[in-house]
Amino acid sequence: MPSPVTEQGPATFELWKWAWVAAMVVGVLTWGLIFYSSWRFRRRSEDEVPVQVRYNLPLEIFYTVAPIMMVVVFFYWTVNVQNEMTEMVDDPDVTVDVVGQQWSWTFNYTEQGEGGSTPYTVGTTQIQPDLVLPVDQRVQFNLHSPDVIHSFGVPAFLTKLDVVPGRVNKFQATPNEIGTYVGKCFELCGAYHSRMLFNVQVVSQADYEQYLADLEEQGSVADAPLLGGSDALTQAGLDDPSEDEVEEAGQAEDDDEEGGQE
Ligand SMILES: [Cu+2]
Repeated sequence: MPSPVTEQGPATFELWKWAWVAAMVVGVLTWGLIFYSSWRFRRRSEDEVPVQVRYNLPLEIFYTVAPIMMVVVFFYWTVNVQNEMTEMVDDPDVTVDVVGQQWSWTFNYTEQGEGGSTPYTVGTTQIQPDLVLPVDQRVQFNLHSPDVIHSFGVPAFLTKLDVVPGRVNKFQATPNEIGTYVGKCFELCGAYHSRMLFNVQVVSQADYEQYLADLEEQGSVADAPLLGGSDALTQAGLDDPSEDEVEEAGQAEDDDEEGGQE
């Protein structure tokens, strides 16, 4: 388990840890009872048959009630942690509109630039984009997809969320440790799914502002978030629908070409 680098992360970590402890306690108890009873009630001689028992009401009630109690406890703590991980405040410090497209990411720093502009960065299958976030600021991620279902996740945040076309999933996290972390798509989304990698850089507020200024200087700035669509169709490996007929005619040729791109 990666060590959590957000304020919310430890909740997931604690749930995971105590779930294992609980499972281990139940496991040891169960194994213990199995080994004890198979030893204690074993057959002792050739002509002796151990007492044959059927139906034990107290035992049957116990093994019905005990698992129900376990599920109730797991459920209670899961809901608690889920509420914490999905909690949304109305005024997050930073909003990033994330676009997962086949097969990379676009990060829009919505209204974070000078005069409320939106600096952005776009990755490709060849170039992994950076997601730069200011430390100790609550960040809201709005997740968009113009094509298929992706999943946006940063292991060090101990959370991820599906990116679904036609709806905007949202979550908030507060990174609290400066550093570089890896992120990727967690939902098999097509041929180059494995290239949907990105780096998360958690930096100081000053470095964050500098980064946005640099993006603006490079001309990577828009009035509103770029939510993908037309860009997604230009990604290497995606078929242009207008080429369908050509492709059918020259299937073998196309296969060669795809092999070459690998
Ligand atoms: Cu994906």
